[in-house]
Amino acid sequence: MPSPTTITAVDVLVTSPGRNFVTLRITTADGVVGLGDATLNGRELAVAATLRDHIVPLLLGQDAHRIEDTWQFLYRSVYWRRGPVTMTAIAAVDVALWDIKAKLAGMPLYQLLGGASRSGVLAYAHASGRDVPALLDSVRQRIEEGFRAIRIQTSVPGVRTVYGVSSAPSPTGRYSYEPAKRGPLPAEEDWDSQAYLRHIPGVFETVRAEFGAELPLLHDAHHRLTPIQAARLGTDLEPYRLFWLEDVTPAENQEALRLVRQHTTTPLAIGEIFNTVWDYQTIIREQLIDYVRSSVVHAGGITGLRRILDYAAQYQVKSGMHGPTDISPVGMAAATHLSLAIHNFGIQEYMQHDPITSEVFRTSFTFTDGLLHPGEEPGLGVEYDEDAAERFPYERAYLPFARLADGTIHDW
Ligand code: CS2
Ligand code: MG
Repeated sequence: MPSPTTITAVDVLVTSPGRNFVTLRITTADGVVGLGDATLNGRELAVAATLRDHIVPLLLGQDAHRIEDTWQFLYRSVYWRRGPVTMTAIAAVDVALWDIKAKLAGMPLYQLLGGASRSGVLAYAHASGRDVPALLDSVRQRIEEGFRAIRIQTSVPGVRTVYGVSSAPSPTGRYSYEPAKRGPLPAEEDWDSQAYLRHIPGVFETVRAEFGAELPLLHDAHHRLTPIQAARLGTDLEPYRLFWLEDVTPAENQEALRLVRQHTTTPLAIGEIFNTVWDYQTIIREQLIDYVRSSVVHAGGITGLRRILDYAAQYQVKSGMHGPTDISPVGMAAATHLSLAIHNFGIQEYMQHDPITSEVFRTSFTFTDGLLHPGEEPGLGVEYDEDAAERFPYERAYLPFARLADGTIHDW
């Protein structure tokens, strides 16, 4: 007879309601079900295969209560530790086990993580426009929806397609930018850093003039600048008092941020593509950033991200968890529980999924007056409807890539 908390079934579920998602479902002998998000945008099936072929056999027969031991086992026993595929797979297991533990405790997950440290989680929305009037409309719309912090992305004269800006206005007015395009091959975009650097400060000047000094404004440079260009952008944006400037340089070079930091007081955020605390070693210890962008999903789950955030807290660095649509509703729920509980919470990205996504994922988190709250259901508060999921089979989709005018590949 297995004990009631023995893991008896583990399923890797792939579905595509509007976009691709990978979900891990762990079931115990007593029939308690936990969910984890295993979505890695554009490489979904690599994580699904890692889970299905290598990790599921290790979980069957194990005790679902042993979260830390399972995390350490999966991290250390692989030998080829770290990396996005492995750490996303570990995250999915970790979050599913936290979901089970909280359900067994009869508590919403945030209670197990120490209880609420605040009444709700400040969330920022995306606003974008192909020109400045369209951008201002988009900001107005997000404010009407209740958002109290807004990320600004805009087209750049002379560049055809820019990260964060929809190529056509959405008929519903909903912000619907989705970078991963379905199809056999990735889309090619173009890029010009000088044109971008000339254009962006004026955009922020106009947005500040229209919406006043108090609205928190954010911007994502999406890994495209050299350190000296990033320093210039940070300096030029200082009059507009950004909440943060994100991913100014390619994230793998931590030392690049030393130069940026020497030149500007614009707060910096980085880390959505990082996977472990090791990726943050230099930039946190030297206080080169202000916000950690890692999500629960790509940084080893609640267990992995909490380690990063506890380290960050010693240096007054706060959370700014990644929350685009490629974080599934399971990942968003996990983020909301953790953000409610930790002390060094900063802000939470909330891009909002296509309404069709809710046919598969039923969530209990709420968004009111600019704040997310995870709700009071035991566990994560997410249910997965497998029948609905089967109506949306996986479709290959790639993130785009960028080339400069002379054909050179650039960072996307
Ligand atoms: C982004 C993402 O939300 C963000 O800040 O940089 O949109 C990112 O491009 C995607 O997560 C890539 O999958
Ligand atoms: Mg980003």
